[in-house]
Amino acid sequence: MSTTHERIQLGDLACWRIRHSGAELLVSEQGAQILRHQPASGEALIWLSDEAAYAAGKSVRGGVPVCWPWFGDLQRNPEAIRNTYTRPADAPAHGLVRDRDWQLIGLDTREDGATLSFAFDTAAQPIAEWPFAAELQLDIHLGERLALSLTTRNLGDHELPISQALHTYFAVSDIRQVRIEGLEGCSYVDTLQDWKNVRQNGAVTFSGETDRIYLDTPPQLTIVDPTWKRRIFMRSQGSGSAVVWNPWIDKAKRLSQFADDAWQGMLCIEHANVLDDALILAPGAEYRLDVMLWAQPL
Ligand code: TA6
Repeated sequence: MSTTHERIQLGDLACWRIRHSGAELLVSEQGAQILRHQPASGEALIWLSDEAAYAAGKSVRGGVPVCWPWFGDLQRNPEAIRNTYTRPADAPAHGLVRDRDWQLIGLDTREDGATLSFAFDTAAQPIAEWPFAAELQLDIHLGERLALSLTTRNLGDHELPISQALHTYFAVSDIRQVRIEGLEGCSYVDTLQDWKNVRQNGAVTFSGETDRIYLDTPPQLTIVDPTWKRRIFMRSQGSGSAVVWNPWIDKAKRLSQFADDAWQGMLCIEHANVLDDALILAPGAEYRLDVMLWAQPL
């Protein structure tokens, strides 16, 4: 089957649109952020806000933002990670690369699909407040499934402490109808209950704002969506933690690029290396986080 690719402009953002066997992928060079993934048939896999703004220096709401070299609030990270940034008082949420331009370093189209490779290299784009020599690479494969590989290389002479996440926004029919399977029995940090530890009983269902960091997570998770009669499968390697987030009604009203009712149709499941699963890369070491996503009818 044919694969096509083109570079297009969306507002301030240069983006790449890839088509393969009826599926379509849209990625911005800013943040190497997947904005849209439309399978060959059925509903979109990835959610993108109807109020998305394509502005330079601002992460687009939806898709798959890359959180690196820390996840979330820097102050909630392990001390070694907190100490990597020289201006902790104004550290941006979710790290330093989701709103910076990455370089397209590879575009490989074959019969089984297309692979886009983006890189962010502190040698080419130094960050004064984060004085480390590192390269981050995101490989995105569009084929039967959507496969992401996020690789960090420590190019410096010192240890490199990081936390990270692929902050994936999934499209769902109605958050009140779906459940997540695979997290049964896992412990999680409930960031809405003063970060206390809780144990997950049964499948994860939703009846209010949810913002949890699951630990010791398995390599396979599933979103079951009875209304759209599908399962979304997530298979990961190199991630032992996952963030589950839905803002629900009140927080939705406070979010940028987010319609008041948008909470109903989205669910974030973010494969991560955070908290006890955070990383310290030795000089010269590299670390890879892989996630594969696909949908199947129920
Ligand atoms: O991953 C969950 C979370 O940390 C939520 O607490 C919420 O802040 C979300 O990320 C979105 O963050 P953003 O900075 O993109 O608005």
